Amino acid sequence: MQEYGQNWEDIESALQQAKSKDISYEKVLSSMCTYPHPVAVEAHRIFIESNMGDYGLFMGTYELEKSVLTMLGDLLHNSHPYGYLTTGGTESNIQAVRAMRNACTSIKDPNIIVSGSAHFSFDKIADILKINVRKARILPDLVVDTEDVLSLIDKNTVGLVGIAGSTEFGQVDPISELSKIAIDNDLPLHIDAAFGGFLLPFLPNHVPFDFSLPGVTSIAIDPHKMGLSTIPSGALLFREEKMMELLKVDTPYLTISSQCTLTGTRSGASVASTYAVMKHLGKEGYQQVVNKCMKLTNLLLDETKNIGVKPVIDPVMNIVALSVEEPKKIRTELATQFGWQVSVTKQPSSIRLVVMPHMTEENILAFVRDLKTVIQQ
Ligand code: 0PR
Repeated sequence: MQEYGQNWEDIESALQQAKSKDISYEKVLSSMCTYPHPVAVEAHRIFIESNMGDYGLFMGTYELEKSVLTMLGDLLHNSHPYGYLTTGGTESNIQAVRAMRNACTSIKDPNIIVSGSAHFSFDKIADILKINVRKARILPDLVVDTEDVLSLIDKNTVGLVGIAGSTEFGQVDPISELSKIAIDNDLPLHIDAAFGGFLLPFLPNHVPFDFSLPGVTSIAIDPHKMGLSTIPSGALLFREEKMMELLKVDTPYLTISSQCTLTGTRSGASVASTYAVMKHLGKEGYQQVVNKCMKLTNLLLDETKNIGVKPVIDPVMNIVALSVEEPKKIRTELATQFGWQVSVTKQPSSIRLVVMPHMTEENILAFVRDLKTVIQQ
């Protein structure tokens, strides 16, 4: 750090220079994040100093958080959810599994059974919480094999996890079946809907994945993905207060006597931005966002079919995995020749495209033209 402070103009120019090296979202097909809604940005700005880690000082923000939880509960069929706004899916998943583990302190070598399509946050969970994360087999349509889930349950199992919108393929596990297994085996069931939570409720004829299923005990849903809020905005919802209380830690010198959250200091700006965008869009607004993404997804599918490229599965949501030869090479060529950012999947190997709200029809058509060029080279 230099000895004396710089003036704003110099700092701003350094910031602009750094910003010019960042990729803007227009050609990004690899991200689950997007431009936050302007209303979210403005709310974030207004509440920039708010700290939910000591919400006794910020009771107004605390009330906004309660409203957000009520709105999320309504979206996920729970009129009285317990929970809080997290930094994202990783924190929500850590906390859900921590609660499962804390509910069974007598089990010395606990395990959880997760869908084989689970996000890598569950590898972090295994490491941090010292819990065995057993990954259940995935069927050819990339949903978890519930027979395998059943066979992996033993006396040390403390919970189950299903995915409603897998990171790589956007697939949804058979959550109703997992719900039955959870009830039959008296186990909690956490649903990772970090991506799918703001999308599935707006798809016609979607399968049930939320608190409408009696076995579901907690859900992760991320406003900073399809919710169009600012980063960091995640949410963790519990069906029962007693599950959330398993996370309680005494905080003697704060304005509040205990915390169930993972972080101490916590952004009230994220709370305000999520509140603002959810109020501003309403269900109708999110419906339009999802309609747009799905329309562009279908356009992408039609256009890629025209150039002889097929999807790995029929997409359930706005994530398309395309079977191509040498996906890694295609990814590199798309980036170096045309500036497109796509990602690759492991098993099955493919290029993966997330059609977020920043995509346009024009850009989808341009992408497919460039993909054709790269494939024919
Ligand atoms: N659960 C699911 C199903 C997810 O897809 C993700 C993230 C998480 C949990 C973890 O969420 P946080 O990253 O908010 O903790 N999925 C994306 C991924 O890891 C996140 C992402 C977003 C990646 C933007 C790249 C990117 O540009 O692939």
